[in-house]
Amino acid sequence: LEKYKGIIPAFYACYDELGEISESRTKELCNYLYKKGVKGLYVGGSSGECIYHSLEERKATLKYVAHQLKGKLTLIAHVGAPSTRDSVILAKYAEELGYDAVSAIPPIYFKFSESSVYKYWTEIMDATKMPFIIYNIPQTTGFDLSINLFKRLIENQKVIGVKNSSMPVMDIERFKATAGEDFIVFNGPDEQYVSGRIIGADGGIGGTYGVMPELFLMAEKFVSAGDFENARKIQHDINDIIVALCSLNGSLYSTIKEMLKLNGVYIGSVRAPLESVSGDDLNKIAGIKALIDN
Ligand code: HMN
Repeated sequence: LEKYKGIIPAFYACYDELGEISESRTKELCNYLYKKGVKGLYVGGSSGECIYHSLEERKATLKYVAHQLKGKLTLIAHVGAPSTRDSVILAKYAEELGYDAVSAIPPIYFKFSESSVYKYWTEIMDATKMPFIIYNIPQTTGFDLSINLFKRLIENQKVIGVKNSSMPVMDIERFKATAGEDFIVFNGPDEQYVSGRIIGADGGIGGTYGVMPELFLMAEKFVSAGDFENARKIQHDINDIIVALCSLNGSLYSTIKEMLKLNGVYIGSVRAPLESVSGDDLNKIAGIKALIDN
C-alpha cells in the first residue's frame, strides 16, 4: 500500500482552444506533474470536471494519462457517474488501461438511501478485480458516509481506502480507527493537509496540489520527519494561497489553470457552467503566483 502514501494531485481537465479534451495538453500536464515528483494522480474527479464530460470524453482522459504515465506513477481512476451502468463501463475501461485502483463518489442528484449507495459502490467493485477507494465528499454530493455504512463496505477486501473530503478532521481519525493501520485514508481538504496527516491520514488527494506541488511535498516531508512546527508554517502559506485562489470571480479551477499558464502549461479553461476568470481579476493572477514562488 506504500504506493498510495504521499502527495496525489487531482488531475485537471485539459482542453484545446475549442474546449474539447486535448490529448497533447493532457500529456503535457502529465509530464509537468511527473517531473515535480508527486506520488500519483487521481484522474477524472471533481477537479477533473468529470461531471461535465461525456462517457467518451472521460474514457479519453483516462487513456491519455495511462499511456503517458502507467508504471511511472500510482494512477487512480475516478469512475463515479450518474448511472451505475456508466460507472461500471468506466471501471472496466480503467482496468483495461492498467490503472492501480478505481474510486467513486456516491450516486448524485436524487437522495439515496444507504442501501442504494452500498449497492452502487458494490456493483462497481464487482465489475473488476481492482482495489477500490471510497470517495466521501458530502459538501458536493449531499451524502455523508456514516461509520455504519463504512463498516459494511470495508468487509469487502477490495476496499483499500477512503478519500475523505468532509471538513471535520475527526472523520479521518474515525475512519482510520475503524479500519485499522492497513487501510489508506486520504486527506481531502487541502486547507487541512497537515492536520489530516497528524490525525491519521496516510497522504492526500487534492485539487490545489497541481498548482503548488512543491509546497505540499515540503509539508509532507516535514510531517513525515515529525517536524510539526515547520509543517504548520507551510500549511499557513498554503492556506494564504488557497484563500487568494478562491477570491477571484471565476471558478477555483479556472484560476488554477490561469496560474499554470504562467508556468508555461496551457490546458485551456473550464467547461461551463464553471466560470472562467475575467476582467480585472485576470490581473490578480500574477500576484497570487508570486505568493507561491516566494
Ligand atoms: C477531486 O478532484 O476529486 C478533488 O481532489 C476534490 C478535493 O477534495 C477538493 N475538494 C473540492 O473540490 C470540494 C479539495 O482539494 C479542494 O479543491 C481544496 O481543499 C480547496 O478548497
